[in-house]
Amino acid sequence: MKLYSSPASPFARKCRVVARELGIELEVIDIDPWTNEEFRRINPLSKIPTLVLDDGSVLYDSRVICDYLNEFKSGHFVPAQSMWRTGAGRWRALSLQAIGDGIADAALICVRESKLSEERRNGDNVARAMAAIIASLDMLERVAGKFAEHPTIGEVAVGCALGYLDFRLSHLGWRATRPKLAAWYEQFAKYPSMQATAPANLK
Ligand SMILES: N[C@@H](CCC(=O)N[C@@H](CS)C(=O)NCC(=O)O)C(=O)O
Repeated sequence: MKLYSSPASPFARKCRVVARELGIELEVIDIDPWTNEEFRRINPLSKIPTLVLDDGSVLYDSRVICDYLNEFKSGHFVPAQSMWRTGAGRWRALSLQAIGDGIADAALICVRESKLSEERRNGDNVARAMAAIIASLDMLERVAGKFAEHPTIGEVAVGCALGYLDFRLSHLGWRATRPKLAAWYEQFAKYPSMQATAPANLK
């Protein structure tokens, strides 16, 4: 299987973490979806991550790809519906994933806007994205004590989003008022799969 990826992408990182945890070997191909027009032939949206299976079929979007990888190895990252009542259930995991992905989406908006000249920058977009990040982090601080002991796709998405904040928006200092989330992330970031996929050495 080939994963079109980029070293800093929090979405591609989710797939790489899940694949490593499940012992799935991926051929990772780094591309820049903003400049590689050829890539649109593989994914018309020109977004990474994109997974190409050995039979040539293509899967788009980190949620679909992680779901596929999880099923491929009968993993525990996307719990079955019947586990809902345990509190480590499917809807909790998928909603947590939505929050993690939402933080990453909002952070990408802030990063993209920050690269624009002042005349082209849309302050309202940045303010709205920042409000989503702050409110989501505050919400995560309230639930961090209930994160699953064995990470689901929800915890993976949150971990990858926090890693992206550290990498691109470190001035936010998100840990200062969120000690429970910070303590959880400190442990989660030590997973070998997180260490192996950290964007820390990039510019
Ligand atoms: N919902 C998508 C988001 C993927 C995404 O936004 N990827 C970014 C890179 S981190 C991208 O490919 N951007 C190119 C573009 O928006 O044209 C997912 O979970 O895979």
